[in-house]
Amino acid sequence: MLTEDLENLKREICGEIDEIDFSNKKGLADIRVKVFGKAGCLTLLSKGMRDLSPEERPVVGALINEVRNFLEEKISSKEKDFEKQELRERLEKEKIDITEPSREKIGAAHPISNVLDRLTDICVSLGFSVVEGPEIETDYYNFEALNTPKNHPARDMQDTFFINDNILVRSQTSAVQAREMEVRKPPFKIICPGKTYRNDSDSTHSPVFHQLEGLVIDENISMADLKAMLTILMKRLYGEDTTIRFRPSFFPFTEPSIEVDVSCPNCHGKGCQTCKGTGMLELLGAGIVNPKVLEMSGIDSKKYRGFAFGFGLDRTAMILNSINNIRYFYRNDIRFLNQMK
Ligand code: FA5
Repeated sequence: MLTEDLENLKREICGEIDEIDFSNKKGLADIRVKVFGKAGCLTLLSKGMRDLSPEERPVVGALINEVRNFLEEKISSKEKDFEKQELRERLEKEKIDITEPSREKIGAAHPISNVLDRLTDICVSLGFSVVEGPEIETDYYNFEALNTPKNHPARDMQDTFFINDNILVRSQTSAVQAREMEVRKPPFKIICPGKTYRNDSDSTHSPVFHQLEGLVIDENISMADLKAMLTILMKRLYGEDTTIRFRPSFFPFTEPSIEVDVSCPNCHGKGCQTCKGTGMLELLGAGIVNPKVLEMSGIDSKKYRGFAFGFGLDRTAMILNSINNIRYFYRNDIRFLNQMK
């Protein structure tokens, strides 16, 4: 009798499983409970074993196991089919059409980053190594080690933001120059790009701006080397027909010192608000490293000489892109930045 019940159960459940389709996942779970649950039909039939004779028990026991394994496999296989079907449907729904044109706006490097990259590439191609230094600096490296002691009038040109009497945000990347001279053995050629800060604000001056310092230390360096290097840099950056002006200037850390100007992109040398009527825009300071600075950094000034230059990257970007107000760079106006791509 039990054998017959088992055969019937197997047939009946098989039919039910076959009939269930994907839309009725819960139905399959219900069948599992109906067969294998605590009060499931297979469980109840197994309990009927108690009433069998010792001869019948192994035969019926084997049949119960066979039916259990068969149904377990059939239900599991259907569950797996359902899982596969579910995954297929999900992938179908989440499919991304890669042929559809993107609605995202494509960004671009900031004009100052562009200038920095271009200038760095040019300098690296000329044999310079790139070095960075801290933006929060000590008074010593920003001023004193550059031959600008406390109360030196040249400090007025670089009024910056002091955190306390000794710590400030650097007003010039020359501070990195001072640090590197202490640790490097000549000859060497380095550039030091980075952010700089001053108490300045008008159409060509920003409180936060960017400089790129260059330093070459070797034997027999002269002003001719500096002028040649700057001419190469300017012409590679602005083109062969660029007008460049070298002017005598003063920096405590260079002797002699020069300032280098290029023609104003806004008025092409006629004089306008951007260039404050002069027709030229000051781009960088430079000079032959003062022997006192070499000595302070532990470099033998009898054997070695050096030249240094400090580019204003914002000004360079202004000139390259014909921009008449430095503040545009810091306004994050997407309409402006789009024109700079
Ligand atoms: C210096 O900062 C020197 N350290 C440069 C130098 C290096 C001289 C090595 C000799 C040897 P100066 O203060 O002139 O120099 O600044 C250099 C350039 O930074 C300027 O020509 C200008 O292009 C830029 N600059 C200066 N102040 C500002 C500012 N507030 N906003 C934007 N650019 C500025």
